[in-house]
Amino acid sequence: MKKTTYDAGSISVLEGLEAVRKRPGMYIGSTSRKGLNHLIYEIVDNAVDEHLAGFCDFIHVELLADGSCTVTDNGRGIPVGMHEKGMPAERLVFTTLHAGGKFDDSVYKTSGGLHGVGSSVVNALSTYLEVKISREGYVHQDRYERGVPVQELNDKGLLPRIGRTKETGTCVNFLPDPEIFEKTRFSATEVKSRLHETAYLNPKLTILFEDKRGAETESVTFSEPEGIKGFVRDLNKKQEALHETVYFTGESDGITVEGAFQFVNEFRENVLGFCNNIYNAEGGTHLTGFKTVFTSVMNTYARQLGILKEKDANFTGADIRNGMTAVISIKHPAPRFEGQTKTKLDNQDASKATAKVAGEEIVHYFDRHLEDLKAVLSCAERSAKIRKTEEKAKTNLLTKQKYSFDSNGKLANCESRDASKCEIFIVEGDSAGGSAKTARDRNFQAILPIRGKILNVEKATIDKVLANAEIKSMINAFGCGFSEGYGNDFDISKLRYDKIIIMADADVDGAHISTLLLTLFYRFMPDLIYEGHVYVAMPPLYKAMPARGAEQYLYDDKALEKYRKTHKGPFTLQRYKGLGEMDAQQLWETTLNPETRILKRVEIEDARLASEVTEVLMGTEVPPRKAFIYEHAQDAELDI
Ligand code: TSJ
Repeated sequence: MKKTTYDAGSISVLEGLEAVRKRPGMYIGSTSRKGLNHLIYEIVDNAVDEHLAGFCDFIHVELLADGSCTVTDNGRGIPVGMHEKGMPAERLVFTTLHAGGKFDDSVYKTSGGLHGVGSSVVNALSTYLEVKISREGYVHQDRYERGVPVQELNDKGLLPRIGRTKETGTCVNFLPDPEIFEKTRFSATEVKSRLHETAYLNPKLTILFEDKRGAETESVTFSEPEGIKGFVRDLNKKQEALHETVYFTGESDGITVEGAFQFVNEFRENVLGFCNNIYNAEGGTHLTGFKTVFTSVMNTYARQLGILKEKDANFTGADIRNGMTAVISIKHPAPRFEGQTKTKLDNQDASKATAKVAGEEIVHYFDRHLEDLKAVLSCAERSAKIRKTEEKAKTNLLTKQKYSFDSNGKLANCESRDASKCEIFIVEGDSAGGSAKTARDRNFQAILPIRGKILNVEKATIDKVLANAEIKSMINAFGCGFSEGYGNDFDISKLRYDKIIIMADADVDGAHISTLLLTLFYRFMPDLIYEGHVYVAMPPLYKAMPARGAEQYLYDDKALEKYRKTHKGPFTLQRYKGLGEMDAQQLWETTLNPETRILKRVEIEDARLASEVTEVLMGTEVPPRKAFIYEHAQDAELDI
């Protein structure tokens, strides 16, 4: 056997892999399950590159019972010949760190130099990694442990052949290192979602996913011959589509542009961008180009059809995209990214190319599909109308505010101006409000009584909501304005209270008022909830007064039942019908005193549910501000 000579080059290789093990997060983002799943994508992306090069149409991904993963493709097989650096070419693939495409050696240059750079990272972070390459009539084998080659080479210094074959392809089996990863169980849901996305973006590729970890094997085949057109169709599958999905493609300035879009009867937009098959969570220039040209084309049509008159202002981009689902996928030879997570495409030429291709193709389509054009434009008309009403309501509110700051004067403010210590209680009913004003610690607790009458608003259109005196006094009191569908005038840094506490009776009416308030916050001030400032007070239902021992407040029927079981001896029970019934002392002890009260923090999901209830109760549409968040496979993290 020929002895391998470790020259300076191979020593630096080992140092490189050691660096990956020392700071894995730098290479795969994290060592949580997200990072773990990422290992699979790094390997699969190599096979996708082989597909893009035109030599592979099938990828098999298996999750195995021993915790390892096997990826197999039917490409040409990684080259196994002797590389000028004195080792089989395959070894370079698995041991060389290709920092940002620096790896431009001729043997392993991928089609677009797009991805396929992470195999050495996966190798370094795996207890073992085994490779079987079928090419030139033989199956060649290699093996690594924690990135270090352990397979003995033959007398020519090449990989041993372990069998004959007529096929070609690459097969990689690896076991993530538990020393590195906090979680070592791949998430089938996440992996499937990402593989499905890969299938949409590569319509001629078939991906077979198999989870063999359980008693029964789960097998799913992802094959999406309709590509991103199918992607858009499936994103919309639960909605009412206004027309057939439109697909277009073209090339400009060396950049390939593909797009698909469809409008649905919904009050939201959902536009996704991909560059070189990679999802751009923060969007970027390709989306800007598409959006700009779409807005301008549709405004031109609207004028031609007389939907916009000479005196009318153009539709805004947001008006036009309301209801739109779109996927834009471009192939760029040298993509650059910016933004917080480096997922925002930055190339200016991508904007130009996308606008050019999309502009021509959109006109080509709508010239021939007048019905679809009219459907889309009537969507825009409706959105513009809503926007104008909202704007008017907002100006009204703001101009009135200047002269009538908290005109109804019901707010009993606190003395402190240190927002981090202040609390505001929104109390239902004047009588409860009165007791609360007496009971509170006026140094840091403000009381805002509101009346149940907002519940009577039949169809709570936005202008009516904002004209409502109770709501106005709330917006005034909080001090940060409000946001709605089209703009964001909300400034949470101006919030005057750390805690906004809804204080309502523990009955049906109380539940209604809380629901309505949560809907209001969800719709106009969602950041209050996202940042954890909104709470619901939980006033007790009963007070148990035992003959011996201390009095105890009981917050629900369960607590009462428990008290009955555990408390020996006689006790009197006081039942509270409403907050208005409590005297100041009781109110302080049960609901106001931070030491003894019970508060429930409102999560965004609670508010979303509340808004759904309101919708049913009042027959109003309550679209949340961020109605549709595309959950990319890489973004979600599941704990199994
Ligand atoms: F299958 C897989 F996903 F596990 C996987 C496939 C993993 C890795 C790390 C690589 C591959 C892979 C690589 N599949 N196909 C290739 N192709 C090449 O490396 C290749 C083959 C031939 C030539 C040539 O010029 O003849 C060039 C290249 C880059």
